[in-house]
Amino acid sequence: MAFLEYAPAPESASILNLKAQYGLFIDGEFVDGGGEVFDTISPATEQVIARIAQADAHDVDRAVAAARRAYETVWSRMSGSDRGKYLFRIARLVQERARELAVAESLDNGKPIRETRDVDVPLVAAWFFYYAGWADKLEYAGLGPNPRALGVAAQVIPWNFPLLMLAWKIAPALAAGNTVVIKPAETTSLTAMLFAEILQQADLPAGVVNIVTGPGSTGQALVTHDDVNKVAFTGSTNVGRMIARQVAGTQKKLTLELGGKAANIVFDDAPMDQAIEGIVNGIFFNQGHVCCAGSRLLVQETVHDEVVERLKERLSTLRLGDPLDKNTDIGAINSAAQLERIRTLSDTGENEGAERWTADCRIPEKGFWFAPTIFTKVSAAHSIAREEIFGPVLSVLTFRTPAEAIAKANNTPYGLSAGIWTEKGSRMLALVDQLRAGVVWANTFNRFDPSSPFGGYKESGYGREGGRHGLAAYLEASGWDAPA
Ligand code: TAP
Repeated sequence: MAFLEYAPAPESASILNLKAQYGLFIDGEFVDGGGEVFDTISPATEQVIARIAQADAHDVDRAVAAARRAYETVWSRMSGSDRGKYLFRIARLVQERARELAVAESLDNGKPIRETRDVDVPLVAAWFFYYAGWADKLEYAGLGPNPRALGVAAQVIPWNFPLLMLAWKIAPALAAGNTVVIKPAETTSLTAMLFAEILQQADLPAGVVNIVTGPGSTGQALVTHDDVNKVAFTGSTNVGRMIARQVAGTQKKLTLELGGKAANIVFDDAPMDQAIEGIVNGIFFNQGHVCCAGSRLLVQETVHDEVVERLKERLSTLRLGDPLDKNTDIGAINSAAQLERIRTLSDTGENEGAERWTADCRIPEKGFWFAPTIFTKVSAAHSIAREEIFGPVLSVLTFRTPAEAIAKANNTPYGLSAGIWTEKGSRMLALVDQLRAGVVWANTFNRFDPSSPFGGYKESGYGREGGRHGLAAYLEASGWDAPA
């Protein structure tokens, strides 16, 4: 079998016990799909890890019917404290199987094991723990006296944080009393299948969570299904826009988490050692496959040369390679298609006159890789300053005054996140008010916590995930105290 040919690092191999093929997860069981099966591959080696069933429209129908049944007969009748117990159980099982989940995620997605082990999987557990606590306290969420579940939630997620996005979607939906049908991204469905095993271990009632794997057309069949009450989508702005049009005029509620082109703003009084690490983390974490990545570095002119020099030095120490090696900093690009997109946009940057610098690292022969890259002499008109690259590519722009920094930072159709590096607390507070971004970090970047709402302004979407705000997306509430 093809997946047996893959030879992961020895310590990792013993942890995984993958099946050769995974079915859809409907009504508490793994079942065959009506469509083809497709291969899920390791982007680091291009070898097949497992085969996954593809759901057709009939399978989506079955999954929605199972979710509806579970909603009507079990989940909407269960007390909040009992729903909370299931969520706690799921959180504990995620912790028990943490190493296995981390290895599977790194294998299937290409991201470094240090990140899946220390960030993705712990946050998945944290999200379930956090929302478990809300399940019996919904009337205290500030959403009105008697908030009610919406019903069946259709959820579609991307490939950059496969398990974490799944947790961001499923945990608040279940805590609020909804049932779920979720579609993972086609290139990263593997850990959703391991998560389905966890749901079985947790004895979650059949049909409360259903997982339909497949391509974009499966997602489309799901979000346009007549019997869903809520659509939650994370992905590209283009697909989000299309879904918004499809959902408009129906009874479905919609939340969208879309793209970003975040400004990471470094003032001349910034704590420089911390700022360099923050810039690197901001754009090279998860190979830059991060919607809130600090992909536009705005540096105050007086410290531009120092910052760029120090960044180049730091990037030269990063190790690119095997995602399963604990010393790896930069893993594989998730797919050939994404690699092509990063290459095309980077070539455009060069052709438009920006200066390209690439870290000198050995690129493995097999797999999809892109070395950390910095563009200087970038102007606001360049494509690399406007378009989301979703890869390990940093565009550096300069500014002279805080007012210019704010104007440049806001000069984008997106508004998901921003970063500020300065010693002045008053400047941080002033900028937070003026930056059109849903999340603003000060002297840090890419920090996530389940109690913190996350989401965008402008073309980065609407609705919030995380915190009590995240519950609002899954409740019919009278809303007198509803968070925006
Ligand atoms: P998309 O192509 O938009 O895909 C996202 C999900 O939607 C995938 O599961 C995809 O399935 C599915 N899909 C594709 N076409 C669809 C359709 N017509 N109807 C319903 N579902 C459809 O984005 P991506 O390439 O996976 O992810 C990258 C983008 O997502 C970036 O722009 C990034 O900024 C954004 N993103 C945003 C956030 C937040 S929190 N704002 C988080 C992560 C990513 P397939 O995979 O099978 O095509």
